[in-house]
Amino acid sequence: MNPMDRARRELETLPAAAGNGLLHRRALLRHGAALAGAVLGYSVTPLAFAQQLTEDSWSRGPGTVVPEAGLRSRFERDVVRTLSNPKGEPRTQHARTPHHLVNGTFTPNSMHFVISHAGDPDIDPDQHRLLIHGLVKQPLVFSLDALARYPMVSRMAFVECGGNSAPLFSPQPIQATAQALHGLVSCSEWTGVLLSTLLDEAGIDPRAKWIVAEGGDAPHLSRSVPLSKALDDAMIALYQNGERVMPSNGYPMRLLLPGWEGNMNIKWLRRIQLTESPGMTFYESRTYSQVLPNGKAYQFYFLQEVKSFITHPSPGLAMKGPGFYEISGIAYSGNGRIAKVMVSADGGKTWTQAALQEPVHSKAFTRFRAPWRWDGGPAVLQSRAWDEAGFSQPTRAQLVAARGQTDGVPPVTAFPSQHYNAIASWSVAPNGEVKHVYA
Ligand SMILES: Nc1nc2c(c(=O)[nH]1)N[C@H]1C(S)=C(S)[C@@H](COP(=O)(O)O)O[C@H]1N2
Ligand SMILES: [Mo]
Repeated sequence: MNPMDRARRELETLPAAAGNGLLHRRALLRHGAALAGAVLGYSVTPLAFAQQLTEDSWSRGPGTVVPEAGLRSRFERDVVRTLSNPKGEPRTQHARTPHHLVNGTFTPNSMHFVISHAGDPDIDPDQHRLLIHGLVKQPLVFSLDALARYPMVSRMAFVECGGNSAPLFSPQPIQATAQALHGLVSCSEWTGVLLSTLLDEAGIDPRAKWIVAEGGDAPHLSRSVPLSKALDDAMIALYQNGERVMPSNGYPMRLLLPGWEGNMNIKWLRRIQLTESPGMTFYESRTYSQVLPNGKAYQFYFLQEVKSFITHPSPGLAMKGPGFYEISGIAYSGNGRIAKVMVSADGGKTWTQAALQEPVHSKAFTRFRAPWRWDGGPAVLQSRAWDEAGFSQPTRAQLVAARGQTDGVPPVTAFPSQHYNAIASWSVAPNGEVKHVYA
């Protein structure tokens, strides 16, 4: 039997781990080559192979000049963020990460999502200062040069807007890409000075229970953060994936609160005041408080809870015929590490455990993968993540019962839009089309 046929035979006989063709996660390791062989299923004659190696124009002469700062291939120009306010009108600007067009576990800096309530300030790093004052023994002011002399740390961390995935509060599934639905979360390696190091130096007055952090952009976005978080893993981030923090992400410095709601991660950070109680600032008492169906305010919901979604396949990426596919996506939790991700291909009737890409970092993206033998019939793909604290994603029905959805519950000014972390579903049709569904 030739190797291709053997590979195909092997794939066909692999036992299913769950309904609708999901295979055991270890099949990727044990049968990877067989799977690939069976998917691609083409072989080349020696003559065609030789032509392939010599004929292309780019192989015949010198290439172009290497740029000082690298740019993506010109063939990848469609891999861009989508902008909600491309003319920069005086309102919030959103830029969404194209999760269906990137891969791996951290987000390239040019693709990191952005929310800027009044555009990106053009800050001169030599003039920028960070002030720490309030309930401290000794108020301190730091230039960028001064901060650079403190001990630094690097860590992976996701940042997620509390409003990410808000379209899923709509009563009918909105047809859009993973970028449009879930694009307000990204993950980077951040490097900077732990806030605890600076607070130690300033000397914390025992009355201090909160910090109020303020940005240097025109709205001076300010949020109150419990002192315990400030002393735990909060960081003054100076570098993002090895280069200076991007202008849109807070250049020259931002507050990083690993695992906590995006808007508390104050960008263009210029001031930290230690206080006895929260500041009840404009953004935290208005924009980031909302009324629940039971009439109570949903406020100070710091943590981004455990969540996952499938990026490949996903809407906009059509499937090309039955056979082997790898289902892959990202999972993360503000509580710590991802413990487990389960994947279903039959709308949640049966599940199998996905493989997690090592290393699994705390409060960072973890990519999961599950091998799938698609028989060409209708399927509904879902992922459900568990974190090391034991929490898991609710179903959409459970989440909506607690928080409401956008059409119903009065008052109409209080539509839910924050902290959607329920299981998301993609349907696959026999023609290969992938759609967003509620299952
Ligand atoms: N100073 C300031 N900080 C800010 C914002 C802002 O507009 N101004 N936007 C906030 C919001 S709503 C979110 S979700 C995160 C987004 O971080 P990113 O733009 O780096 O992805 O930054 C937060 N920090
Ligand atoms: Mo946000």
